[in-house]
Amino acid sequence: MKTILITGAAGDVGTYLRRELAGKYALKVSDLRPLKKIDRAEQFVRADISKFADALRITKGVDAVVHLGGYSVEGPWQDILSANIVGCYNMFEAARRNGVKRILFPSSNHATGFYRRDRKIDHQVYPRPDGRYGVSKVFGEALGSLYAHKYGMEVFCMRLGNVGPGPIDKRRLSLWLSPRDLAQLVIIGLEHPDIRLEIVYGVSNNTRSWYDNSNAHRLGYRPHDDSEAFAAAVLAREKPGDPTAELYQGGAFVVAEEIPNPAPLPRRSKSKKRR
Ligand code: 15L
Repeated sequence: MKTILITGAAGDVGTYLRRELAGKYALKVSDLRPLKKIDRAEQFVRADISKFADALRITKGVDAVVHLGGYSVEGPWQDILSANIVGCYNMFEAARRNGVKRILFPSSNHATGFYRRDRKIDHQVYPRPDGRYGVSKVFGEALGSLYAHKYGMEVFCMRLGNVGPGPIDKRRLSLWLSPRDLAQLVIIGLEHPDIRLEIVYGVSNNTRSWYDNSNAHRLGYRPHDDSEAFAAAVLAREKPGDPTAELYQGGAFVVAEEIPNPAPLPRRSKSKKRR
């Protein structure tokens, strides 16, 4: 059985994934925070990945890394810098030094959040991050590209939507990812024999998807779930949001601010198709 390191194991995505992968892999799970529940088959290693020595310690002796650790929403630059820029670099470099070839990097829909909702995008579009968090995800993808092409590592970047038992609002109808579809995608990332650098969208088979996920399909991804089953209930409780946020795929992340913004985004009319 392969040993897989999952960083950020205490987070929501980590918790869903551990449940789905239990019994299929030997799981070494790590986080800065203690885990609420540790399965008897899991090995927990506490680590602060912004410290290189910790990253080196936890990547020893594993077959692959699913690097979920880091700051998972828009936030203060110092936090994003240490968790997602320094931490991500430490993980790639530590994996390389320990001879771990394969890394799964959960990028985010916020790497491309400044694409408008009237546009369908594929894995080849130029990134348009919608905040500093989105920038950190583009950085992770770029680092993956460097380590794939320079050091021959195998890097699978998943631009994740929102993982959970169901879509929580209208925006998430377009980017929901069910836990079992997440697991299917991760298993492709871990097992596919021919990965150098791949970028895929981590979304279910949603009728309202903003993504052309043909690259994931090419690699064998056949998602089971479609958010449409929840659409009527979700739309019935939806409240009108910020009109600028509603124009873009990134939603509220697009207008979220951690610093004073001297030049707020222009409120473009919905009819104008500017890309
Ligand atoms: C993300 O990248 C976040 O990690 C997650 O917490 C959600 O906010 C998700 O995007 C989203 O866009 O819904």
